[in-house]
Amino acid sequence: MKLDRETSRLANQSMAFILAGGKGSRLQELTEKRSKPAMYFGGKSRIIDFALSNAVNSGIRRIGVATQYKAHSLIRHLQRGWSFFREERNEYLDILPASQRMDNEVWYKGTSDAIYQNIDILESYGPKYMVILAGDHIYKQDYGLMVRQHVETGADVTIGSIEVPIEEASAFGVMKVDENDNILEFVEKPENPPSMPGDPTRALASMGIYVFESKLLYDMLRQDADNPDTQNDFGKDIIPYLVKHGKAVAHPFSHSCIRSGLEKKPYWRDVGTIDAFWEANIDLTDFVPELDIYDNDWPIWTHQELQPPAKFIHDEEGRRGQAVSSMVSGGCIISGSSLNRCLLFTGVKAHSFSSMEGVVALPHAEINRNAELKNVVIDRDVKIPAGLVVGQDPVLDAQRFRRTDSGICLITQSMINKLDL
Ligand code: ADQ
Ligand code: ADP
Repeated sequence: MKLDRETSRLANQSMAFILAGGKGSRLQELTEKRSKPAMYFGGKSRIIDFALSNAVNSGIRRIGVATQYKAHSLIRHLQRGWSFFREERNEYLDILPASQRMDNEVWYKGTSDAIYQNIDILESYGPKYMVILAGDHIYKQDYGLMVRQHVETGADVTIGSIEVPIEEASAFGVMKVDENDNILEFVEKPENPPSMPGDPTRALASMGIYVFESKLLYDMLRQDADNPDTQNDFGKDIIPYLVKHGKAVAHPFSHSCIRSGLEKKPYWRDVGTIDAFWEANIDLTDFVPELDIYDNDWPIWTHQELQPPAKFIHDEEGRRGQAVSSMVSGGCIISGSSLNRCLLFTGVKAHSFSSMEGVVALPHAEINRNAELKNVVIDRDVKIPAGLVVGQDPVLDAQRFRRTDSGICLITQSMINKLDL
């Protein structure tokens, strides 16, 4: 992807600040040990790799990541996979854990506090623009184009925006804009969200990503910190204030999203529930997936374990180890087992006479002989016992595992340990 000179100049003057402290509790046991941004996605990546890769691919190589909740797995991933920045070129990835940097504070109180508590560090780095990102969405976007719009419109804040179905809009900040994308109204998670002009079925939602000129941002954060009624949140405090008292402009995602030839429409997903997580992963096995992660022009960088190639073998009776419409990562061994529409992360082992359909298996899961699994997510390192059948008896599945209303089962090792087999 070739960036034009002005856009790269602005990206070069920017710092990305990734909010990665969210709990992600709707992912249930999957986020018991790790934060949502550290959750696996797409066979090799973690969710945060998308925001990080977007920043790097956009030419932004100064990055701060604010962490707090169950941050160990996230920090380890960042240290292993994202340590290629070159200090001598003024590039860095700075991990900023909530850590009592200021008096009396243990946690970041909210999204804006996560930046406020680090203002002294950010000021010492001196970036001209701040691109504030959430670490928990799957999408490909050129943030340089968003900064460019911010500068050209002279906005105080520019907010990434996307159209969503009206029935989903209550989960977002929802806005009304004029014909020049100036934001006239902004309501955080409204019960009755306003629809788009002329289309009662859609609403314009905030993606939770913001561009500010750094100085104005610091002033706003200091002012907000002095407000006794603040909830220390961008969506609840800073953005509504600027919509009322300043110039807030929406940046349509479609103007800067990256799409390869395959993708029919802009792709942005919050994989915040087990259903959404399963579906977004399994969708990647489609003949023409909605998200292309094979696009060399916009690579999704990550840390990956050093592993030999995936191996498919006959068992001793000549039964084929085979996978169709599936993605199988390095280090997997499929031995006499058959897979359809599955996504296997690194180092998964599937043994003879087992069959799997619609299975998302996280790293180093092992599926023993004669297991039959349909529409499941298997957590990391889980050993599926021989002969286990999941996906055929909804009542039994719901007793044993976490089964969603749409019939997807999440299987963890502690659920397996409780089975009376
Ligand atoms: P929410 O979806 O509610 O709304 P929020 O919980 O504010 O998102 O989290 C935003 C990001 O900040 C996430 O990446 C999360 O991991 C992180 N985060 C949350 N609390 C944090 C903390 N204390 N410290 C560090 N990081 C933290 C927001 C906006 C809406 C918008 C949606 C889009 O408020 O207006 O529509 O995002 O998803
Ligand atoms: P199954 O239950 O399907 O018989 P096994 O664990 O016995 O599975 O493995 C079957 C075959 O898988 C082995 O004979 C070997 O070819 C291959 N295999 C297993 N482990 C490894 C390994 N670490 N490296 C390479 N191949 C392996």
